[in-house]
Amino acid sequence: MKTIITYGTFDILHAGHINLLRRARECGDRLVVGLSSDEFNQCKHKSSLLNYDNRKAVLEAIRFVDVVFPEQSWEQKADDIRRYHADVFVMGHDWLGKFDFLSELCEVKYLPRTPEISTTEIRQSLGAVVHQVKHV
Ligand code: C2G
Repeated sequence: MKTIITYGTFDILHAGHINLLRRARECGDRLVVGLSSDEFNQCKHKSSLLNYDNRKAVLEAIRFVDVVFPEQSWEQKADDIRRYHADVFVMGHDWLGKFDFLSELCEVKYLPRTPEISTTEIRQSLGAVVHQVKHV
């Protein structure tokens, strides 16, 4: 059983997230996902539209995902890799090199991001629609 581990906020789940999760899952037999808590998102200077429980419910419904656990700090990854016996740590290319230090514990892979889609862009388009509606 080859276990893959990845992390993220996964707010307003979109095709970019799905592509990352599918390709991560294809690297092994089981995918465990560290989902950023609402408090940890503040440490990342991010606020998500959907709270942790909502994002968790959506992620657990994705067939590529086997386990979802809370990500509450930057420092927990080494312990998580040991706890889940992870063989491969996967992140999108926007994190290139940031987690190379984990290669002492398991294989570290950075996968290309899906271009032209992001939660930030979706939120901006939603904001524009709301603005238009308000000013009709
Ligand atoms: N992603 C992608 N293509 C996109 C958007 C996102 O491949 N168009 C990938 C990111 O590279 C990341 C994953 O989807 O690997 C989740 O992205 P975010 O929810 O934005 O996660 P982030 O806030 O970067 O959190 O400790 C690590 C952090 O928790 C990562």
